[in-house]
Amino acid sequence: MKSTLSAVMVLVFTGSVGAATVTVGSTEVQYEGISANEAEALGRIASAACKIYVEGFGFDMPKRIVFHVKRGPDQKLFFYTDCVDGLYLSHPESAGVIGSGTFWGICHEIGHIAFYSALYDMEWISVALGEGWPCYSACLVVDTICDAEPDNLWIRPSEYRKRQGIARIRDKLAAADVDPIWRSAGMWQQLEAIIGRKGFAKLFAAWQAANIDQTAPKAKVREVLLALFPDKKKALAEWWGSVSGLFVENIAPSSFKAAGIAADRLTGQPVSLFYDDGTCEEKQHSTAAGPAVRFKVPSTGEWYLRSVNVYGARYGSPDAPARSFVINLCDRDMNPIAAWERPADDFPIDKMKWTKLEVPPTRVPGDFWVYLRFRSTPSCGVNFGLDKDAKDRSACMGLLGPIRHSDPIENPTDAIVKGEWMIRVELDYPKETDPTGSQ
Ligand SMILES: [Ca+2]
Ligand SMILES: [Zn+2]
Repeated sequence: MKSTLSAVMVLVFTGSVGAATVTVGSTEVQYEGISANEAEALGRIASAACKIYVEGFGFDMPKRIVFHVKRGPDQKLFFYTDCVDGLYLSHPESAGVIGSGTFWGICHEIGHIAFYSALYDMEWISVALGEGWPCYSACLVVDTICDAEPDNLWIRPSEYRKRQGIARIRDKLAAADVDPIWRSAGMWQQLEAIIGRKGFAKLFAAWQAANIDQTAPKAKVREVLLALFPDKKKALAEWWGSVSGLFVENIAPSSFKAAGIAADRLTGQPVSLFYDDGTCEEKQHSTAAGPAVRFKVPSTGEWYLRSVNVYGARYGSPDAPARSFVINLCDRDMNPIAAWERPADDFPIDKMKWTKLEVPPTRVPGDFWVYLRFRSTPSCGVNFGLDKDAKDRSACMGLLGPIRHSDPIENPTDAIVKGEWMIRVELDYPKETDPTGSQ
């Protein structure tokens, strides 16, 4: 087989049978339940896709991608990315992992990484926009890989083109009932005709730099787009007119209003709420979305959030300025009640440990989310702990606004996060009340 990428096999036995690692180009595949050849093939596609996002689109991609693959009888099909440099694929045993769907899936997930490398303050981005772009880009990347590396694939290129290439967008748009995500993919394809393939990285970076107000984003998003390509104003204004309704999410604040209280009016003996067992089995990092945990107050009465405890550590050079992160307090529908911006330096360097992040005492509703949104990059950011022994019930990757993910409490089997984030909260109550007693 002719290959532009050399594979370095490193078998690392990590205790569980069959767990191994193979590095192909810029991708390290950590796999379980698939063959070394399959792992290598997955790594080859991921590396080829990364290269196209750099050379074809002009994105600043991670130097190394870590691709976690697990296949087995107990695995449910899901594929997600931390949007920094990690891909997570779990696959049921009944189907082969090497197929056109996985090929497209890799190009799609790496498309998310490309997108969020440029635009990471993205709560205003609708699902249609955020998913539509990597749907569009993945189709293009599939076709480009078919052209550039026809010998590097695991089935015939013609199969891919037909099912997963740019022709797929046309087919999806021809359907009687077009899915909004594919409608969005078609709109991104139209934009490519106006600003060119390398215009996207510039546009996303300009949107990021514009500090868009998440509660009223529309006018600014349009203004930045038109100012960036002044000679294309007319075409862009027309294009934006046709897409803005689909692309922008308005984040409405929670109807539960943020209310504070003087700390000395509280008992000073807060109650800790947590689900994890105290031991961390896996660390992760993220950008754009982030780890969220849903809590319920111990009893009726007035409860105030005092601190958020996170098991984590800062990674990257101590001298490199890591981006700040946000602690969000949200109601049960993930609508924001309060948010606090914090420096990444709140976390210790390298060694994972519990870090207590105190917040101004803030009233919580009976059922609430704490959601940490990091802005980590491949070279600098915060790792947070996952307790994999815990049952799925309260953790997810969060996003502000109407639940855009499956609620892990209502639908525990749909939970993407397999375990509990190691995030705890402390709540306190006013001295004159006794919500823990019989009221
Ligand atoms: Ca554990
Ligand atoms: Zn996606």
